[in-house]
Amino acid sequence: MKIDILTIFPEMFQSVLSSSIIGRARENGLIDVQCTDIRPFSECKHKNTDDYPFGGGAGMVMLAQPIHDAMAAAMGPDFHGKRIYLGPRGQTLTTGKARSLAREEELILLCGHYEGVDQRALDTCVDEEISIGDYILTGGELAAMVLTDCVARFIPGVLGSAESPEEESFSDGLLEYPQYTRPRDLDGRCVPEVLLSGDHAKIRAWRRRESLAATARLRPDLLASAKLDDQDLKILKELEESCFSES
Ligand code: 4H7
Repeated sequence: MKIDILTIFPEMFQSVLSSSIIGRARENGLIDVQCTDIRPFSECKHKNTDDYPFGGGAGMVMLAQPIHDAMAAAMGPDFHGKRIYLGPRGQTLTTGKARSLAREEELILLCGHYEGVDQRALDTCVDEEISIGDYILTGGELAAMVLTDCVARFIPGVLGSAESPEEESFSDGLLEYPQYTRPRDLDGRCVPEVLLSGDHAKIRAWRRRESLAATARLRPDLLASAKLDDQDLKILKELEESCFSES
């Protein structure tokens, strides 16, 4: 998969895209992430990328011309993929959306700054607007990093062979169970005995119960769309009853 990020702040991406799992995936050639600096495409005398809004008001609006030309350069002669604008008016990013975007050959992410982008550039240069959540950022760059990270996890080989994006939080609609590592006893706070038992069926059952309990307690709204079997429903009922008996 190729991801091209159009931005006036390419330097913001360097450490994020070179570190950890995304850095490793790029080194291994699993994803090709590039930034295209919009500024050199500006035909203004001083390479401006923004101007005052028609109709007045505070702040600046990003010029259509540099974005249009940067987009054309990023697309090349035969672009196959999605051009995404990161902004608060978009559909909210979900696991399902990330999974489907990971199947695209190429993504171009447009990062708006200031008061946003001239609507005419959006009309001609963007296929879809996506938001990373109901809050406001100073620019689309952090949102583009979040989307890149979230999509990259679904590209085969990006996570280590032992990890699967489908075994984690939200893929079956539940929160994750708690994790422990050494030492077994941390100043009297001990790792749950079952995890030391070596009984893998018992460990699996304990983890499922912890996932269900965490979801019921912290995000009960998720239970409505979670993948639950009869055993899960039985456990949830038990948890609910023990909860009532506590209070
Ligand atoms: C595009 C359009 C993404 C980008 C407008 C970006 C939140 C998100 C931005 C804006 C973003 C998200 C213009 C919105 C200036 C705020 C005061 C940059 N904010 N701006 N307004 N949730 N901000 O994904």
